[in-house]
Amino acid sequence: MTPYKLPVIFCLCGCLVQVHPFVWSDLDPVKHIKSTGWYHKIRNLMSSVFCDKHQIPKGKGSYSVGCTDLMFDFTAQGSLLRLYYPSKDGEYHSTVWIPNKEYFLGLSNFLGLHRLMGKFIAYCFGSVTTPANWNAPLRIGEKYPLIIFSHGLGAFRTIYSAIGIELASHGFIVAAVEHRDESASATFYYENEFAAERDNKSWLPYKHLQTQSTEYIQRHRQVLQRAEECSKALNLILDINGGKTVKNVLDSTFDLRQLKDAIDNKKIAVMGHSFGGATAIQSLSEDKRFQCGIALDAWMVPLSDELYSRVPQPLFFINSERFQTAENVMKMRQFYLGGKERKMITIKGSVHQNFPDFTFVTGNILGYIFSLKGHIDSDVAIDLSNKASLAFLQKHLGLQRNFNQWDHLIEGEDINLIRDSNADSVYISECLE
Ligand code: 8U6
Repeated sequence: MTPYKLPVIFCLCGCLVQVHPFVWSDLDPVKHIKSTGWYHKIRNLMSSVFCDKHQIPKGKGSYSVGCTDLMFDFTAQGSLLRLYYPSKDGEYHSTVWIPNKEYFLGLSNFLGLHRLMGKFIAYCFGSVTTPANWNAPLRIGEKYPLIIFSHGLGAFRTIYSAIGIELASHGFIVAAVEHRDESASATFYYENEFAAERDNKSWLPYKHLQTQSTEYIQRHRQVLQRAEECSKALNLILDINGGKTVKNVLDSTFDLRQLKDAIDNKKIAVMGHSFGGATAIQSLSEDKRFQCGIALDAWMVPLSDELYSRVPQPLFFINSERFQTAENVMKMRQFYLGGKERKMITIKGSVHQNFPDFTFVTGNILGYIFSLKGHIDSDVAIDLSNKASLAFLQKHLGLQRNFNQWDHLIEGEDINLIRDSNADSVYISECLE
């Protein structure tokens, strides 16, 4: 994972033109051309390159989707999660995608960019909304299966909404946890109850690796904490489902009592992207309430060798074409030993960051520079991943739905899919030469 040097220069050039002119009144390098049509042409070009307005896709299932944030308790040892759920139909506010500026500043810190870039990213994306009804009432009359979702390195709970919304629109409750293991770009908690009442947040920043040589030690410690946080989030949700009174630390109009008896507590899965994919696998081994798992472009470094024999539940690897290496895929293959239920597919022309939402909100140029987009259309890629996930979940949670229409995707049967992986076959043929 290399630093983004070229893109930084590129983006700073963009900033010079984007930042409000009165701030730069005497320094603005394009001041002399402002009076000409060129200024507006350049500004429009920059705007389409850097701030192109695209949208996070709507759920394609038959249920309307609601969204709320839940924190309990207020400490860093509690849970913070974003919940996507089937909601009653009606007119509600849409959901602010990234709700605090600290997440943008955290992203720039994670990416090794200047703080000014964080402000710039916030300027571009701070008002983006995602198509879920904020705090809408839960749709009643059915018990829903539950998915705990774990985010990637430097990510946080809100940037996998295309996945959360799609699954909720098909009748799942999805809880996207925010990890407090210093792997999130930013996250927060409250120092004490007084701070919680005043909404005086304590921010926990991303912690960079001290040295590459201790990578495994740090990441393994983090994956253990992450798996514990997934189980803790599950405990909290099942408590609420069981009728326990929980007071959301975040000021919210969503009444948690609606969730009483709303969840089918025999149908629970765990899912995650990248570091979150590893977290999902670790969680399966530690918490047998998770009946199956889906690892989206899992990054296997954090996992120990002992884990290979300790995951009896079905496991589905959905990989991008660009990110996977022979070494990483070999580690995935170790989980196949013992004849357990394993599936693997690769999405052609996709990149690692095809799973989080930034791939939808950036234009092609910024998308390519930062590898936020692959050669495959981002909507097509997430559609394949979501449909294959739904088919797999139906099979292994025992759902009575029509997701089996996508069973062929689990086998890699689609023009945009590769069965298994192409990363290790290259490696194997190199070994044979
Ligand atoms: C570039 C992850 C951006 C951006 C993410 C790049 C990333 C970004 C927002 C942060 C973390 N999508 N986790 C320009 N790389 C906004 C403007 O937000 C995904 C996204 C997304 S991850 C990942 C892990 C490591 C790295 C990149 C992504 O697991 O997909 C390095 C250098 O470590």
